[in-house]
Amino acid sequence: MKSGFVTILGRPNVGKSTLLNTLVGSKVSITSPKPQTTRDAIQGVLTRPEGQIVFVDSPGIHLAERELGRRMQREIDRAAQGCHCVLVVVDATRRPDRGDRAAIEKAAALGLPTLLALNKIDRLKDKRELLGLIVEYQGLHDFAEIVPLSALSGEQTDLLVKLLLERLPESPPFYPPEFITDQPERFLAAELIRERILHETNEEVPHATTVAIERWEEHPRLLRIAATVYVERAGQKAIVLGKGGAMMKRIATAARESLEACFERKVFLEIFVKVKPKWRDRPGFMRTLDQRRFALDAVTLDDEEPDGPLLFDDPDDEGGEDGPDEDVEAAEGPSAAETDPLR
Ligand SMILES: Nc1nc2c(ncn2[C@@H]2O[C@H](COP(=O)(O)OP(=O)(O)OP(=O)(O)O)[C@@H](O)[C@H]2O)c(=O)[nH]1
Ligand SMILES: [Mg+2]
Repeated sequence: MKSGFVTILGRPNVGKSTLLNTLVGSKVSITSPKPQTTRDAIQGVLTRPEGQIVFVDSPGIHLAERELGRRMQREIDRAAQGCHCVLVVVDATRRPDRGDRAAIEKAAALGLPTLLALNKIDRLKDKRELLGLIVEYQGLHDFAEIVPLSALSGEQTDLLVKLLLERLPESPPFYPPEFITDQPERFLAAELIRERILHETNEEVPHATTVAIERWEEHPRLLRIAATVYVERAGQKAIVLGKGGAMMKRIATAARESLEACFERKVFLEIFVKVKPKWRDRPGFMRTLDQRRFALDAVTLDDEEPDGPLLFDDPDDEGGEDGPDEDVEAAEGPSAAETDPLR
């Protein structure tokens, strides 16, 4: 049996996470049309009778200007540690740019077999356009294989799996067959909420947003989650809330649906929005955020702004004007009287 680790590298927005999800057959990494969606190294595991591939998704390679960006670049290195094979993903509808070249250089420096995925071929009007592109990429690196494919439609992704398995060592599987990701449920939940914000907002808001899970309560028929969305400025908070809370309501509804699909249970979701100035430059804050996402025990995140009691508000209550930070900005869930075990 063949088994091994394959790290996925590429510039932002080429479809690395979409490809990971398609390969694994399950949503393990969030995706969006905005660049720099992925911020952490994320494993997705594909197990077949002939072998197991542990794919490691990574943040898109970009010039890091802030502490968050530098942290993301460190995650790329973490993703590459101990891997057997590299998969560089590029966008087949565009000529190689500096970001693609940087990804290829990074792959070359690892000195491992490197495959190239020319993604998004579903967007090509004429597949003959691929020929020139393949020649151009062949000139940049001695790739073990070049595979045109579509992460979105799944076209040619089976061929990629076959070619990758051929290059992995003979080894028993690293994980049991039912294991699909190394991400704790809380992290996945925070990511699914962040994904909805990425889809609903524009410009600097997606980049200035992070999500922390405040409370996680498992009940027999219900999962109760309270999350805080952090942005950097009051104006961004106003955008995330929207007029009369309309935007937050939309985000919370969509996030709850994603969470219910992921955890296969009814979810009662509350979201708070807080301003944390310049959090992307604060290593301490980001560390605490990590601890909170990964630790089972709650950690106090905000020393200077202690959390007030959680208010289990009526989902339809807009609450009038934009209240203090402790207020629930949106509560989303099945009819509370029916399913809320705490009532
Ligand atoms: N048409 C088409 N779109 C795709 C394909 N793969 C990905 N996309 C789209 O490309 C955008 C970026 O996809 P992601 O998977 O988030 O890209 P990424 O490389 O992980 O991006 P970062 O995490 O920011 O580095 C999304 O809007 C996807 O739907 C594809 O095969 N065809
Ligand atoms: Mg990604």
